[in-house]
Amino acid sequence: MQCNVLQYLFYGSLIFVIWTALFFVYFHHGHVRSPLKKAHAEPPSAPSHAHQRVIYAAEELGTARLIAAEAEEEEQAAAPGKQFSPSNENVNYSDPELLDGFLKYGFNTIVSRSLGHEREVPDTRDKRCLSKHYSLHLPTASIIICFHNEEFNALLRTVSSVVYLTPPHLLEDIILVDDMSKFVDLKEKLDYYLESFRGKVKLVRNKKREGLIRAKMIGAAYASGEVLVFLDSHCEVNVAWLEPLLHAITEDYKTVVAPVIDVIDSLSLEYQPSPLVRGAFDWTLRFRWDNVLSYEMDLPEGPTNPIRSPAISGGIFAIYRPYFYELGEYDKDMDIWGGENLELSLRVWMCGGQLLIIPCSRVGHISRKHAKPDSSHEDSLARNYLRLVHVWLDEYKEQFFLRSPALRHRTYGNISERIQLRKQLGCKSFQWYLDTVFPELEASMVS
Ligand SMILES: *[C@@H]1O[C@H](CO)[C@@H](O)[C@H](O)[C@H]1NC(C)=O
Ligand SMILES: *[C@@H]1O[C@H](CO)[C@@H](O)[C@H](O)[C@H]1NC(C)=O
Ligand SMILES: [Mn+2]
Repeated sequence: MQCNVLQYLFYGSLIFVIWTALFFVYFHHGHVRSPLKKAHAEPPSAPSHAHQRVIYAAEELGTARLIAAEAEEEEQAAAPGKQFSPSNENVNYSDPELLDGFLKYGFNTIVSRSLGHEREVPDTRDKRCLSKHYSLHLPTASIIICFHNEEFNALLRTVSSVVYLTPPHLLEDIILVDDMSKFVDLKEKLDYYLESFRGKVKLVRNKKREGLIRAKMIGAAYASGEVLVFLDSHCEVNVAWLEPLLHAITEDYKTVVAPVIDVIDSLSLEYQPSPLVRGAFDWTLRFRWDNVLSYEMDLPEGPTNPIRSPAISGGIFAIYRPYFYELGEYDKDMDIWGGENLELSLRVWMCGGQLLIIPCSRVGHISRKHAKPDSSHEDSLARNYLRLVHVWLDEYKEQFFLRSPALRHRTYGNISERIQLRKQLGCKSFQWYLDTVFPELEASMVS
């Protein structure tokens, strides 16, 4: 008797659970556009966690304390005022799944999984952007996305947002470069899911870890679009994101352009608009975002006008493909990542090009929060910075060494090819760059 009751209870709750799950799947996937999602909807993970927005610092983390990604490529892409936001210090990391996700990927993977492979994000453009029209004869683009141990759903959202929000005639291909990821879901499972994009996506797998810088050069070598667009592997592009970038390049092919980088919060994965800013750096060569000079905003088109930017963040920008090669790609002897964005920025400005941020183009980026970078990466950073300092900073390299005296006698490899490149391109002096592009940096010198 008691046994029967238990049995009824058991089957009753089983049926209840199945119905709940079915309802959840139905409502969650009811509005999808993707053939991909319809074909293989994964069971959504515990929805009750999905909007957990809790509480309390992480004592038990010990040495693995989560910190803002100070030295990560993230800082280059995160928006001002957001990148060191303390909000994550209030997260209740005693949920082991949440903690594990942050340690492995730098963001809330519980929410990421519940969002799945695609979603809609709010249009964050200024209303004046809506009345802009772009030529139908824009150049085609190859989108290059390099990844290393990226979270599966975040990577797929990056790809599918590009596929759905880029006019097909402008999208030549998407090149994914797997820089020796270890995670098993990025192997056959990824191959399988990418097939639904019907040949638009090429996946290149590096045979050894190359680092982000060489991985980008590898991706570029596989591209066949007229413009190269580099994206991080945890982005979601916004409405009409590509057209304004391509348009600016057609006005002058020596223009390297970047969108405004909106913030996707690492805890809630909410998509939030960023203010208009320009890329800058200080004498330690750390990238940061700066307020836009008011005279740029006073122009007739105000907040839709391209913004001259002394530097670009590393991850997200577009460049005319022949110009990328004319300009000497990247310094292939730089390792992993870091400094290459400033090296490219100086090279563009000093050798006859310009860097613009295009306010009507918006791309969201997860501002990841990571455990402290390991010391082997600090070695690559130091080396990268030194290579840039010795090639581009002329007599101003002393300003760098005054802030980083420990680097004064470190080795940095052979830079003769890059010095040769600078001569060959007939580049201007760093003094010219300070006078013309970035006088605020000169003003912050110490003597
Ligand atoms: C954090 O979460 C755990 C389990 O999820 C819970 O037991 C604990 O009470 C929470 N801590 C606080 C301070 O809310
Ligand atoms: C540096 O590289 C150049 C060619 O790239 C070579 O000619 C030169 O000998 C190298 N210098 C040293 C010190 O190895
Ligand atoms: Mn990033």
